[in-house]
Amino acid sequence: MKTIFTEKHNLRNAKTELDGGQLVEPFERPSRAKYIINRIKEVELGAILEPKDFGFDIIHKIHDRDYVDFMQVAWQEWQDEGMLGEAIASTWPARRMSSRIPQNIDGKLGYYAMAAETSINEGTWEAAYWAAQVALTGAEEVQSGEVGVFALCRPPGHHCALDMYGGYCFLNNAAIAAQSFLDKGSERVAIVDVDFHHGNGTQDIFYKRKDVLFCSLHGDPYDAFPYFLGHADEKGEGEGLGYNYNYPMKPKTQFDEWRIALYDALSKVKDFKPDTLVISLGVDTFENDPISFFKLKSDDFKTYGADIAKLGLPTLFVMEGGYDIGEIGINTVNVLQGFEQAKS
Ligand code: Q9C
Ligand code: ZN
Repeated sequence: MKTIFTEKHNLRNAKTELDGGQLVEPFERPSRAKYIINRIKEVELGAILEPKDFGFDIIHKIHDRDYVDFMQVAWQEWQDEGMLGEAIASTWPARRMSSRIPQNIDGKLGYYAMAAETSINEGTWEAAYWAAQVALTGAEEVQSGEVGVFALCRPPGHHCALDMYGGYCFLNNAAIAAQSFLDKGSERVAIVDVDFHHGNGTQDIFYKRKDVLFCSLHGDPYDAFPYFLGHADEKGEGEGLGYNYNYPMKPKTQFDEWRIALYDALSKVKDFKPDTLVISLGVDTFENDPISFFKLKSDDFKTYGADIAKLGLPTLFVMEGGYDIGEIGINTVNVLQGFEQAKS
């Protein structure tokens, strides 16, 4: 399997994450990608390719232009305001308040953020831009005939909505890849999100559309981030009704139960008859993940990679979360190897 990767991910290197009332080293850190790429090399998974630069065309089809423009200048504006730390949102348009966009950078951050843990600093935007290009390059590889491709995106994307960042995400790489598939000939694209967290951004982006099926397996939002989306009764809206499926699961969920949800999601995918499949691949479902509560073991990742392969679809894996740095390489590559070994 080919991997798309660039060292430019290192430009995303925030010093702070708001966690339990403290500013700590972010869980979403550069060494995550290093361990994954090292494992890919160790097992000789396949060629490692640099991303091409596809520019903003498809990014602008997925994200609001004012949001994208803001992200490009947010760090500069924060510095111009004389702020001493990294850029962190602290005030939101909460219930019954105005949704007019403030002029002050502190207010704008609150407007465009969905959570406060994600700090913006120098290099954040450039890394996010290149993560999207990694996804677009992966999509192109799949469309030129590769059965399975791995887009090693960092920073991740699935919490990022039309006009909101947060949950370590700044551009929705999986959604951008799906749109690229559609623009270049796919009639229907399915996205299955196996990250521990609900893919609120991806759901939001495609909620009213029937050309993209979205299925997400995740920690129940009553108990887990992002808390305010991801319930089982969110099924899509308008034309998109019946094209969104959520599988919220409780703390300590084991693989056998998780796999039943996966089978259900894969059967929805089969019925949908997509031309291409995007997997939002987070390995924070692992039993030792520091911020999550499912109980998957390393071997389980191989098993479900094979389950996905049995659909027989051209598949792009897009990297999302996973924070047990010591095992992230093994768990991620297990999914990809499971897929490779089972594909027809
Ligand atoms: N400070 C992804 O997996 N909550 N994002 C952090 C610990 C936010 C996860 C709690 C988790 C975001 C892509
Ligand atoms: Zn996650």
